[in-house]
Amino acid sequence: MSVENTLSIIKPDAVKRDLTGKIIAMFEENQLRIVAQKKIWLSKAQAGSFYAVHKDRPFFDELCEFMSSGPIVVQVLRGTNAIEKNREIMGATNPEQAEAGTIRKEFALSMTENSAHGSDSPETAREEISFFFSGLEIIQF
Ligand code: IDP
Ligand code: MG
Repeated sequence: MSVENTLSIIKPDAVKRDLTGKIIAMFEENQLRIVAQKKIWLSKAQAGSFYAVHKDRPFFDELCEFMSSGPIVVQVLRGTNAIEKNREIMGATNPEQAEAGTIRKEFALSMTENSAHGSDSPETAREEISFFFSGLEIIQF
């Protein structure tokens, strides 16, 4: 168990429905602290660049359309086992398979519009954090 940073995104479907505060509270209640945060609106090309790993998947175009359909909140969460803990709090990708009390079970609209993103490994956390934030923008303590 080590203290980690992970990238979290509150996706357009959730920002649009004013669920930002409720979702942030779920992280804070689970000992994940926000050490960087901003609200931005990605272009479709920028969304494609963030999700480049999925570029050959059938849902890629729909995913990029959705992720550029409105503002998102990008944030760095820090805490013990933050990467895995964030994914537990989010729940399964498919909201129908997500556990009760998770972000996706409570708030997601569909498999694509599933309210939250979280890095899935230490390597992707590092890459995804540096996609959105410079070192200066991340609280170090
Ligand atoms: P994750 O967000 O749980 O890590 P990934 O497999 O990395 O899931 O997929 C990235 C995002 O692409 C998902 O969060 C979801 O928004 C979308 N997505 C994944 N699989 C599908 C699918 O089968 N149909 C539609 N959208 C999907
Ligand atoms: Mg993923």
